[in-house]
Amino acid sequence: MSDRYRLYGVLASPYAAKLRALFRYRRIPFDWVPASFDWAPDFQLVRPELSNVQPRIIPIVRYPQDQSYHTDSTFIALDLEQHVPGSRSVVPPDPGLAFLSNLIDDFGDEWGVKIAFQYRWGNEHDRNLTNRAVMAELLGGGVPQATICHAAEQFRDRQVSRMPLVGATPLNAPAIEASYARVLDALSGLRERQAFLFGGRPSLGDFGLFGALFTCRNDPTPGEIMRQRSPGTLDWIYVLDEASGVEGDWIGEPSALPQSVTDLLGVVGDFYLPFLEANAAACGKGEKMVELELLGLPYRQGTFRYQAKCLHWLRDQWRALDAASKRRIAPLLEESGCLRVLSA
Ligand SMILES: N[C@@H](CCC(=O)N[C@@H](CS)C(=O)NCC(=O)O)C(=O)O
Repeated sequence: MSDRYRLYGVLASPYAAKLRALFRYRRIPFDWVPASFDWAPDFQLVRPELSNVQPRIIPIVRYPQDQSYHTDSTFIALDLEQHVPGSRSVVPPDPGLAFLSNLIDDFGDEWGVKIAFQYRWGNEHDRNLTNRAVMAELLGGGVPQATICHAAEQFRDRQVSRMPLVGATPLNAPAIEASYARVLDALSGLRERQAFLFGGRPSLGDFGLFGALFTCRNDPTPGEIMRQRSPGTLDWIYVLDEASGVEGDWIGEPSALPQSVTDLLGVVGDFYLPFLEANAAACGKGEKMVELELLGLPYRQGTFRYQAKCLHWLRDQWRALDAASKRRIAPLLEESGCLRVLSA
């Protein structure tokens, strides 16, 4: 029996890249194992040990203590806080900062993936590069290029057909792309002030945002936009991907937050929370579609039950926060347009 964690995924997955960076920062020994499910019908890609794991999403982590399998990057990250306690926690000790870190993590996971998906599968150039990389990683060595290309075409067609599920459609592209520009602008000056969002050490919020931005950095179109628009974001990604040597301190309290966090919360308040609110309301009415305007730009997608739960979790966390912490971060949440949805 192995005493190491096993992290199953592909590097093109934002969530797998997020967890890989987190394991590295936390200096937790792990093995990286390429894995997927039925993503290319002519190929047997499912590892036997994962065939019964539910839900069928990656990343999956096998825990060494009982060889059990787990999904959902945020829950795994929080489990690791318990299993591997110590000085390299990714949860800021100030409860208000910890709340903001969770909010940014959730935004990265749920909205960031729309940005990554839109650029990766939305145009011919990008969609014909990443699909190859994914299949080359999964099929392993000793496989002819023609075989990789065949699997890659099947995977590409599958992903393109799933774009509307994520909300990555031509109608939504202007809103999604505007949010990407805003995230890049928010992060541009971060490292001139401090290394990470909440100080000299990375938080769960950094890792959650990192996942989607790491994959954007690696894909041609969003990578080029990032290089042109925001060299500071590139610097942050480079360091966070392999941060096992990083030693640093948290900022003491919310009043010391850098402008980047305020600006990021502005993106959360302008795009993500209004979407979550409209999605939860539409789910509550049993509707199939959610439709709204984000800064005057149209947004429409199928309702998403998991994201209705995200809003409940965020509101629960807000409610559970002690009064003094709430008082310290409320002005920031108010100014960024987040407070109304969180406290509803
Ligand atoms: N909330 C999950 C999301 C994981 C997820 O959606 N993973 C994608 C790959 S990036 C997946 O496996 N999707 C299932 C599919 O494409 O069939 C997490 O944070 O780990």
